[in-house]
Amino acid sequence: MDISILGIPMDLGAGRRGVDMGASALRNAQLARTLRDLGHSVSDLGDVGVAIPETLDKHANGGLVFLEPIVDACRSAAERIAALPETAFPLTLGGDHSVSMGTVTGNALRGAPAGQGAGTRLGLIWVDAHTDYNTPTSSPSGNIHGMPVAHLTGLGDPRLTGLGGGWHMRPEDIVMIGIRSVDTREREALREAGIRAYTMKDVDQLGITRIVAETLERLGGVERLHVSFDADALDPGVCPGVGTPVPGGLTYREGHLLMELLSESGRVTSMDIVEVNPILDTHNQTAEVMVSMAASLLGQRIL
Ligand code: DIR
Ligand code: MN
Ligand code: MN
Ligand code: MN
Repeated sequence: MDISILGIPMDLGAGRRGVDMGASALRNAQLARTLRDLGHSVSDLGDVGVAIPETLDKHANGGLVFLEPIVDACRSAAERIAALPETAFPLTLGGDHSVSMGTVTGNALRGAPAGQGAGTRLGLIWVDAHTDYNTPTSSPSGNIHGMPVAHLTGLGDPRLTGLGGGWHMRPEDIVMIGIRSVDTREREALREAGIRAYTMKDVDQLGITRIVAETLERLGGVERLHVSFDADALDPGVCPGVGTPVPGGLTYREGHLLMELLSESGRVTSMDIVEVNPILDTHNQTAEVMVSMAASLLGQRIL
C-alpha cells in the first residue's frame, strides 16, 4: 500500500497541554520504518501548520476556546487529504481528537465531485473511551476534542460543521468501540441520532470478534472506511500518556485483535492516531503501543 503520513500537531481542543507533541512521539517510535518493514511504501508529508496557543487569545470567539485556529488546522488537513491520489492510504497523526473533523472530512471528499454536499459515503469506526458527541451547548468542559463526532454529523457550531462544504456523516455510518465515559446530554443526543456505540460492557459480553463482524455488516454499504483511534480507548495501564484516562479500557490484545480483524476485512481506507500525550507518558510507551496498533491494522501478523 502507499501510505501517506500527515501530522496535525494541535492541542488547542484538549483541556491539558502536550498532545501537540503526539505526532512527533509517534514518528520517534519508528512509525514509518515499522510500516515499511511490512512491505508498504511510506511517505511522510510532514505537518499541517497549527497556531501556537501562547500566541492566541483563548476566548477570541465568545465562549468556544480556540475555535478559529482549530477550524483553520482542520481545513488545512482536510485539503491536504482530499488532494491525495485515490490509491493512497492516509495515516493522520494528532493532535487532540478535534483534528478528526478535518481528517474525516478530507477522506470523504477524496475523489468527490465539487459542489455543495458532495462527498463519498464514508463509514467511521470511532475507537475511544469517549463518544465525543458533545456540542458547544451540551459540553460540560467546553473542550472541542469532546465534540468532533457531533460536528461531523452536522450538529453544533456552523464554522465546524461547515468544513465539508455541506457534506456530513450519516449517523448510521458511525460505529463506536471502547466507550465508557459519556456525558448526560451527550447520551441523549447519541440515542436520538441512532449511532451504534459498543461500550466496554459490550466488549466484555460480546467480545471483539462479534463486534467487528456486526460493525462490518452495518457498514457494508460504505465506499470508504476510516478508523479514528483515540489512545484513551486502550486501558490507561497500556496507554498512560493520555489527557483524559478512564479505567477499564481495552486490553492490549483486544486493541490488536480489533485492528487485525479490520485489517483482514481489507476494507479500511484511512486511519487517525490521536490523543497521544508524551508529557503524561512513561518513556514513550503510548506512542509505541499506538504504532503497533497501526501495524496490526496495516497487515502485521503474528505468524
Ligand atoms: C468530555 C471528555 N466528554 C468532554 N471528552 C474527551 O470534555 O466533552 N474526549 N476527553 O476525548
Ligand atoms: Mn476522542
Ligand atoms: Mn477519548
Ligand atoms: Mn479527547
